[in-house]
Amino acid sequence: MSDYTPKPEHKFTFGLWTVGNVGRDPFGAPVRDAKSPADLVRLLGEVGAWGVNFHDNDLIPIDATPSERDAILKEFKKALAETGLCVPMTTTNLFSDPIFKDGAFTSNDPKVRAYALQKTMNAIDLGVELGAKVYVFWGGREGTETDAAKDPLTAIKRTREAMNFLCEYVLDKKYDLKFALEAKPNEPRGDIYNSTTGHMLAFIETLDHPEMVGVNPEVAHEHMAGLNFVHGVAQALEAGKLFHIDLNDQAFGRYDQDFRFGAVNLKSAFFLVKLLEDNKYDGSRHFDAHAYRTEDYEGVKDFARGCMRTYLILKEKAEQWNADKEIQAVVAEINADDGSMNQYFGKYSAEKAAALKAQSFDRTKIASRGLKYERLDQLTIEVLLGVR
Ligand code: GLT
Ligand code: MN
Ligand code: MN
Repeated sequence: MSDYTPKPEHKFTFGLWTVGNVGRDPFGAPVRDAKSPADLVRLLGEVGAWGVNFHDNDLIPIDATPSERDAILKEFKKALAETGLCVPMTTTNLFSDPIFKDGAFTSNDPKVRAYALQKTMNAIDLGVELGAKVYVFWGGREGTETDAAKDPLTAIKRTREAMNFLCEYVLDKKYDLKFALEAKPNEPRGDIYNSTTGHMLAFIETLDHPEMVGVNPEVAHEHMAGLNFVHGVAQALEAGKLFHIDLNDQAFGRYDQDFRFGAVNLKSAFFLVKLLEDNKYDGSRHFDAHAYRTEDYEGVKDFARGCMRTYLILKEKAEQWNADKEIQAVVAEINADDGSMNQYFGKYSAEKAAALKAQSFDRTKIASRGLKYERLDQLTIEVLLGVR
């Protein structure tokens, strides 16, 4: 059997808010005592994670005094040094405090928008101080329950203005930092703007510094929207925009479940890992998930270990799939190309267009070919079920 021990080169990360999740939900109180950020780092060190990510207020409470802040930071840095964990990504909490009840960058209140910029600049400084190279923006409150409340065009323009301002801030400070925008269709707002990774990719191209901005797709969020996550991630990868990824799992049509990676849909998790590994994605594999509310901290460790172990097992399965002779024979057959159409592809020319219009196609013959996808899918399932 293979070794599924997580190693630094796997770049497995967790947020303080993930393993630190105390199990509060809209219907019930916390079920686990809160642990300090330093203790959460130690827990992550124990299970073998590579890095830890955080929101400004996961680490420093919003009302901390300067001396409280210094003491927390000192403890946190000590735990990082003890465990060897790094901080690859940080982000801003622009959703918990009541001031953000109607959004941050899209709020109708200019004081809220200005405060959100100020809070983000301070949080960027903190992240950079701890070594972060990626900065995530998840605008959980940037939306509406009623579209009477906000003009959607204004909301887009306000978001653009905020992102442009913050890109300039990073350039001005000469920080080595990229932004990764995370979409979600709804929850906690009735509807959230820029609701999918595809929306985000289009929005990024309208910014002043699109080269500084990519995406942070999350499995659960695209599944909430009923979308194929693998396709969304592929689009981001192909565009050179996959700066970060939030791995977890989610049943379609449910609330944001943030389950352990691979807990629900193994087949789609497999194709995701295969996509990332085949294309040599070299960013963090961040698990934005949390343990079931039934668990104590031993269960939280089971959860964290399970995320990484499942990823590594699926990585091995992807290698097996790529090396399987029968599978590869089907892949070769369905991609067969005798080169006879090459003359019609590639760059347009009037001659090419004319020649293509004159070509005759035997539609019935072409359509009569069976594509063997049933067999290929069954072989895939058998790799996953461990019988090949
Ligand atoms: C929050 C959200 C996540 C985001 C985090 C970053 S916070 O837990 O549900 O999807 O990635 O802001
Ligand atoms: Mn989520
Ligand atoms: Mn997320």
